[in-house]
Amino acid sequence: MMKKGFLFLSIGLLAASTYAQNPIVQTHYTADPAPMAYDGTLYLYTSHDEDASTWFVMNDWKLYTTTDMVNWTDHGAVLSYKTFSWAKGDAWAMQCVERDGKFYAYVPVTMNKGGGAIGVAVADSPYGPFYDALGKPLVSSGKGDIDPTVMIDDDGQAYLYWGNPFCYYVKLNEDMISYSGDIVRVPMTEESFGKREGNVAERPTLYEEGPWLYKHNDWYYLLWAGGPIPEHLGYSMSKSPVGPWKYGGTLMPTEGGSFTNHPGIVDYKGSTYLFYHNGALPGGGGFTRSVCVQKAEFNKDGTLVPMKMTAGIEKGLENLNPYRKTEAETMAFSEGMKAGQNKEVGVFVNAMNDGAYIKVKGVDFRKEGASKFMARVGTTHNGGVTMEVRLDSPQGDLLTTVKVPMTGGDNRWALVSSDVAKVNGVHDLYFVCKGKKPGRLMYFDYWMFQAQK
Ligand code: FUB
Repeated sequence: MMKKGFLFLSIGLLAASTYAQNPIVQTHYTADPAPMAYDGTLYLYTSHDEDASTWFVMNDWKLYTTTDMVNWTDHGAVLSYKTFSWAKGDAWAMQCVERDGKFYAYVPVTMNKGGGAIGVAVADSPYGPFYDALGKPLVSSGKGDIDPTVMIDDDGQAYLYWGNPFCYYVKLNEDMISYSGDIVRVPMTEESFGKREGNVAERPTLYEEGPWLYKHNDWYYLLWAGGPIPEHLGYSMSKSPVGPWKYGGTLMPTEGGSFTNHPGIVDYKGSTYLFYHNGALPGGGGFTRSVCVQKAEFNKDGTLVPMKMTAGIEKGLENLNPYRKTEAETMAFSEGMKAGQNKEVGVFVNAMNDGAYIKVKGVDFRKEGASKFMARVGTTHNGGVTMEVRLDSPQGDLLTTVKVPMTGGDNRWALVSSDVAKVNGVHDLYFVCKGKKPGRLMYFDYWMFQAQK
């Protein structure tokens, strides 16, 4: 990944539609997934590849949440390299952890004076706002200070690992914004990280970057992106958070059209989920990546069951209530949609072409069914734009159609409503935008049904 000029071409073979749920974000390019389970919700922080990038053009970190593992809500950019006055760019892989009701985001950035460093931002809520906790880097070893991962052990001791091509760790103090003891360089041995073929001076093992420290039962796991490029995912195990580590093998072989990969793993509602990234979206590749998720399984001896990239999670953990307001940016999948964000409505969704759709999975109309549909929408076109609401596919049974009024800009919105055809039970819901107009067709903020009396 550090070899400049190396470009793994986007093969574009992985059409998004071949994936039922993966990639889980389609309205932006996202990378470097960092999941955090907190208080019943799964928070997913990601880095963000700007559209059409041909290098790592990455300015901010985004947040997505779910409670059902299939419908994800986009909360927009929650942190930027600009939060750190001493940094000039490169918002690469981060991780956020909670301690005593405060949220600590560990981020790699490039310093104004050049060179990488890891900073820490703190917030009172997982949604931010995050503030630079120190006004200077937390660590700067002088070489390869990227990809921080933090884990708080059961005894309260927190560990920060990071690095490419070396892997370092340090013990964080209870305040989570300082550390004690020396920065330790993890010994890169074949026993710990496998053997890399060829003579690569600084990379004698398979370890490349992207460490993720994780504890499950009485094992500590260090997951990492392995080389040579294009990367795969590998892992190491230990009975101690500081090693010695024992190489566990390949967790996920190279595939997916991105020359990097990056693991994040989390226990949530009784299962373990592996997050990673690939280049599977249209226009996707090594600098336009997309985050995916699938279940991880353990063998009896604690080793992880190796896996290939899959279509993702087919069945949600719970159904969605259509009689409560739901944001348009809560979705299981979409095509032709781009996320927007402004001060009037926060995050919203733009339909970029005729037929662009949003899919929401597992919507429970219950026995009584719905009578009315309401949505906040708008367009800059004078007539000819509609939004259809369909069941179970973009061509499925039509529940209702709303005309989208010309509001003149996404700082101006209209609340529209319409009667609904007979419906009950659980369905996947599709919002399909229609109109033979050039450019952005319409924008969509939220929706809700009214239950039958
Ligand atoms: O996203 C930028 C870099 O690419 C990350 O820091 C690495 O882990 C790789 O995913």
